[in-house]
Amino acid sequence: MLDRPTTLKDYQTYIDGTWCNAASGKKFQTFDPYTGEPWALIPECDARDVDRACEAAYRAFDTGPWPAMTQTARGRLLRRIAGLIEKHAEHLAEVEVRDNGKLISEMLAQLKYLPEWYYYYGGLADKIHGQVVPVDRPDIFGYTLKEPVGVCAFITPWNSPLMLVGWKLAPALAAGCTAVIKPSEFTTASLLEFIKLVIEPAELPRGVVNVVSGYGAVVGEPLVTHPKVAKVAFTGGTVTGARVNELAAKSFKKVSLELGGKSPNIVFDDCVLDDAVAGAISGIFAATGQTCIAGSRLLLQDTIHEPFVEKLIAMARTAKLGDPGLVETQVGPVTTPPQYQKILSYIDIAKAEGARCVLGGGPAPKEEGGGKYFVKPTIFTGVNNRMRIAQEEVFGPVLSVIKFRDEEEAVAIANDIAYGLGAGVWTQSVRRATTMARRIRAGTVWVNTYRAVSFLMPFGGYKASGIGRENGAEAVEAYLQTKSVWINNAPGGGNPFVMRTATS
Ligand code: TXE
Repeated sequence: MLDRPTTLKDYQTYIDGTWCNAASGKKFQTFDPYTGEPWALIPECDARDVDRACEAAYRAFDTGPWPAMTQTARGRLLRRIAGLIEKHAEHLAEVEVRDNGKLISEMLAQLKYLPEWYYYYGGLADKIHGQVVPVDRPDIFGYTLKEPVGVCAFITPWNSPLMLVGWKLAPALAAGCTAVIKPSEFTTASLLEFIKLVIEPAELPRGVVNVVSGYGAVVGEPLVTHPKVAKVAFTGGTVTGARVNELAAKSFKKVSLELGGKSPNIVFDDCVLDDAVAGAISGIFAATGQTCIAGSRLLLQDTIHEPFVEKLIAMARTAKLGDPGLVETQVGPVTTPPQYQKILSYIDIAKAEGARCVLGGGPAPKEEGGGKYFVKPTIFTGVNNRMRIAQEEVFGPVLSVIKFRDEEEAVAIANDIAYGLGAGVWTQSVRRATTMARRIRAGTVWVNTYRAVSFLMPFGGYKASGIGRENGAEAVEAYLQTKSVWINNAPGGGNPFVMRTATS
């Protein structure tokens, strides 16, 4: 059972190695989505705090102990961070549940897995290096250096706060960058606890990690446009991502974006039916559907449509709604009031479009285990892929079931979408699995599983689902730039008015 003290916890933010209030002196309340009550106060930063944080991060990047540290020492520091997360995983998970209302079982699993990111990139830190290049001139010794890009701005959402910070912070620190993090205004507390319990005791040099808490545009836009920021890594919605991309482009910042999705979960009639039913459930009702990789379009082969839907409804009906702080709860509240309204409005849209609601279809009242921000697990059948309920991201427990005839039609429907984040394929045929994996335009394809992630596996989107990849060895490249060094070992110079090529 989650401890829910009734007195408001009062947080400060963390800039330049110091706990402080916002320049405005203002604070805003953060809410527990389960009780609907405020539980903590968060500093309301603005452009002044952003400026202070970016200047501090730049100083830490440019001078002092951080740039002087060997890559091996940086790796050791990252591993120390990992060990401290292990020590505090339970507390951090509980704070996340208090702030975003996701299940304790889900948040604890994330926090217990999170150290792996810091161990992995800690191990990678001293394997980052350039190359000697055999330049096509005998007197030149040529080589490349891999250098950190500089100050990184991280803008993160409310659904998996510390995990999504980790996907950015661990490779950035391994590369030698410094960071200014703007968490979602709905879920700031776990990041501030992470600073207190992990970053401070790990003894990172002052200014290497900074936090600017506050509202989206007020803090996010000055951060993205700040002249000392070299790189922006953002996870959030497509509309905000487009704005961030546009602002960052004006000053040529490097950008990576992890945006939304409308992922197809495709079930063929040669699947193991019970596995696929469980996979469909985990794709849409886990995390109350508030996940970028939600399998929100269930594509069912027409030959198994009826028995599959029957089993699906039977299993979804048993989902236990309730307090996200209890381990037995399976579906918790929606995290934010705007998100709750958005989900309900999409249910209305689907009904108006003529989709058939076969389960749920509205708020879940207290008598059914729900409460203020609960939505019933909802299934629509008879969905046409051109309907808005099939094309737009709902980010809630709402599933659209779409029929298909054969492989060709499944591919066509799967790819007929602006997004390309994930996809599921359920089949026992190796030929079909590999063909589908090749033909689906998405950053991840799961076969006979769904919603699996790892620090080792690249993650990111095709099309409107984003730019760049997080996780895996290639993620560190997003925080590096290459410098080419030419050393001439020959006397004299040739014609100074002609470019030095192999032939001049
Ligand atoms: O996200 P926003 P919201 C999708 C999902 C959801 C929709 C809106 O469909 O319904 O986005 O959710 C900061 N400049 N995802 O409004 O706005 C904001 O403070 C700079 C998918 O909560 O994208 C927060 O820190 N920053 C997703 C972060 O952007 C700005 C997870 C994300 O918020 C800003 C969340 C601005 N102008 C929502 N405006 C995923 N990919 O997992 C806001 N922000």
